[in-house]
Amino acid sequence: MDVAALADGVRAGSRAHVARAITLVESKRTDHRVAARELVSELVAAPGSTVGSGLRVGISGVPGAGKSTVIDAMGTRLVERGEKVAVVAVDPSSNRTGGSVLGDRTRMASLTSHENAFVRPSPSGNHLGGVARATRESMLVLEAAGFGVVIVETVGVGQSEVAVSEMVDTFLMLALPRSGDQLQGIKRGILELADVIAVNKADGEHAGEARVTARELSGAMRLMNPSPEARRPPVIACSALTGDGLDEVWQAVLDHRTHLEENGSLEGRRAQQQHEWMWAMVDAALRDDVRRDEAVRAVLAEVEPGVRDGSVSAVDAAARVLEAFRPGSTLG
Ligand SMILES: Nc1nc2c(ncn2[C@@H]2O[C@H](COP(=O)(O)OP(=O)(O)OP(=O)(O)O)[C@@H](O)[C@H]2O)c(=O)[nH]1
Ligand SMILES: [Mg+2]
Repeated sequence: MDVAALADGVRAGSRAHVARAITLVESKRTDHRVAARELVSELVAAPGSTVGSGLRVGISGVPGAGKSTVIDAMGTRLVERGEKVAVVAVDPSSNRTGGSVLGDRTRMASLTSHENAFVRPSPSGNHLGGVARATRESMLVLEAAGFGVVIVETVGVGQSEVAVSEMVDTFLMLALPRSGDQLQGIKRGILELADVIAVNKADGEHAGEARVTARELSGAMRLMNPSPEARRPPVIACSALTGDGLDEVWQAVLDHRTHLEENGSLEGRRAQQQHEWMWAMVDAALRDDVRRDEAVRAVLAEVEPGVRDGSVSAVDAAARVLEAFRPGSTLG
């Protein structure tokens, strides 16, 4: 594998090289992992590297909220203004059906066919950590290739949203016009991650409802964060179908970025993300080591059934697993 040539191709913006580089960072093969690490280091450290100079935007929302349609419509506006836009995804369940991989490309038909856009379906795998790692490294490849906007779509279910919020500057949450229930089951934890909220499908018979929902969500954000100096995420009604409100949503994303730059928190946010990412990788590697260890496996075969049926306590089992992995070590 000629990593230097691959890096040159990526920096030159060659689509074939970008695609090959992403396939490399998605691979789980040990020799590929080594080459991928070399590639990413080379791209990040190169003089004049464009890695980190772009806008990193995450987008979430319940299944069917219109994430892909919004990205397609908003992204198309951006590429038509000359921006280079890349779309990646974190969907640790996509391997279950294989359907959403195909679905994402067809749902982003307009953007996919544009020369200034690059749409990459979620890497396969049902392990969130592995999928998130591949997506993070893909983002770096895309930034090195000159994509000034990288959008990460996530499935609207808990953990993957947290993972995406840890790799982007601005987190855009899509809500739907309300149908009764308070906050339509949007979890408070997810609302707390949001930097911008858009109520999508504000068209046709739902237009009025969408405006009511936007007002209610605004109110909810004020209640959650009553401090007068707090920055509360703007809530904007939009329609991916008609395009109404999409420019306002994008402007809110840009405003958030300006806010981060002006108060100096962009660098802090990214520094913290890097630090957490480092520990996430160390944790994951150690966990894999423990689980692969021969002595540990022997102990696990003995104690796991007992832990499940209650005849062995979790703490005793954990102590024995640790002892098998590293004799003399004690539970923290
Ligand atoms: N009326 C209306 N329909 C929309 C709008 N945006 C998306 N839709 C429709 O809603 C459905 C779901 O849209 P997607 O963009 O696939 O939603 P998603 O959030 O990406 O869904 P998953 O990726 O499956 O979680 C599709 O049938 C879209 O055509 C909108 O602004 N107005
Ligand atoms: Mg989608």
